[in-house]
Amino acid sequence: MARNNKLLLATETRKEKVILVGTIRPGVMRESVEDMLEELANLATSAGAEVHSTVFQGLIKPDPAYFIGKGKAGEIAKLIEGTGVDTIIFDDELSPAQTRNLEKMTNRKIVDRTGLILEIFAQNARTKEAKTQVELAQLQYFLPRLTRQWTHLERQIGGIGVRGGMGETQLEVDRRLIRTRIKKLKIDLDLIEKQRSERRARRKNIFKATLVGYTNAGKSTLFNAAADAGVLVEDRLFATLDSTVRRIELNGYNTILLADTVGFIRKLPHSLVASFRSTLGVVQEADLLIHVVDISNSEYDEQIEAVNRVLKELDVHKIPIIHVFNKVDLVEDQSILDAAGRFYPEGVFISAERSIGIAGLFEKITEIVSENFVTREFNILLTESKIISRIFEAGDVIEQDYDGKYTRMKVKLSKEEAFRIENMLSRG
Ligand SMILES: Nc1nc2c(ncn2[C@@H]2O[C@H](COP(=O)(O)OP(=O)(O)OP(=O)(O)O)[C@@H](O)[C@H]2O)c(=O)[nH]1
Ligand SMILES: [Mg+2]
Repeated sequence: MARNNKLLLATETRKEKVILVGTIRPGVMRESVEDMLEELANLATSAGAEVHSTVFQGLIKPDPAYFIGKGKAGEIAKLIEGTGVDTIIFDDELSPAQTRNLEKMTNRKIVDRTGLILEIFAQNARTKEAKTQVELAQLQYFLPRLTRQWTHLERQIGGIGVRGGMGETQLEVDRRLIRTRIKKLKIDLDLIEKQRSERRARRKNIFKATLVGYTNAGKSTLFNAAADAGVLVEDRLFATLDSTVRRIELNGYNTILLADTVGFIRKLPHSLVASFRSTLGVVQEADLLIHVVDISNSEYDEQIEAVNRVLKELDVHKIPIIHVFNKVDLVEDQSILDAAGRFYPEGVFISAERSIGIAGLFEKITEIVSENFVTREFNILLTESKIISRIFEAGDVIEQDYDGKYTRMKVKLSKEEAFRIENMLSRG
């Protein structure tokens, strides 16, 4: 369904022309609004649109009916007359009523930041999991915004639900269809999540590191450099929507699982974070988060903050985190690197694309792995078969030999598991 009701109607022959609208609120610097709008332009381009122009409006308080006010809305309608602009994109989230009113007034399609991000996610979803997650987020977003232009949804959704009584309007039918579809998607996602958590349980004894970071920071590039993986790398926002996990050897001895995953952005729609629960599971189950930062971006500080906000929403503040400053090859001013180094003493500086600093990063991860994992020797009575199989589950058995009634096992395992097994042995 999401595919058939695309927000942006870019075709191969003609790109959808858009105009961007940003608001300057009291206490907010114009420059930071300009940066946000530049990012919005990036989002629009990533979605396949062509940006015609940008409009700013000072705004003390949003107008409940027209957001920027009826007068300004009229001005914009005049401004775009004869320009071929198809769509007006707002940097802020609009209420369903504001969207409808603005649409009527300007006779153009109205899209807000959330809708635009959802659209890019829909375009980039490849796997069943990502597609299901995006469609769920999109439908939840569209449901209250449904207008009469959305007719005959039932054909697109495909035979779900039957037409209601004669008195029911098309709009009501459509709403009902969407609700039914949402329910179905939630059930699908629960199933996908179950399968995922089974897979997860099987690899719980290997150290897991997950790449997180702002979109376009270079996570996939680093992932490829580290895992020799060939994951899609593109200079567009949200190139990656799925989590990919690879086993990598840090230095012959320490094997870890490294995961690449979806990027974050400022004002990431809450519904997306919620729908991407199963993809973002690799963030929550990590033993270490590797926060990749594009140090060549003048806004990298704000981007770190935005990522931290999403991490907070995911409730992962207890997981250790290291900051990896990427794209150093693009930074000419050494003082920028120095400043970041002072602020993040544990930080590692790399260029994923030029393979600079990767060995140093591996060393750093190795350090953290060895802080978490220990090598222990256990002497166990052969009759303690429960404990023996537990040890095999809990870690890497490096050596095992037998001595009469005993077996000696040398095993590498997490500190936590070592503690548990020691407890089992002292009780036994
Ligand atoms: N100059 C330079 N460019 C880099 C470096 N690392 C990545 N890039 C470029 O940055 C862009 C984004 O890289 P990706 O690896 O796709 O970024 P990502 O963080 O995975 O992005 P999303 O999946 O969209 O969240 C690509 O054009 C890369 O070629 C680097 O070290 N130096
Ligand atoms: Mg990526």
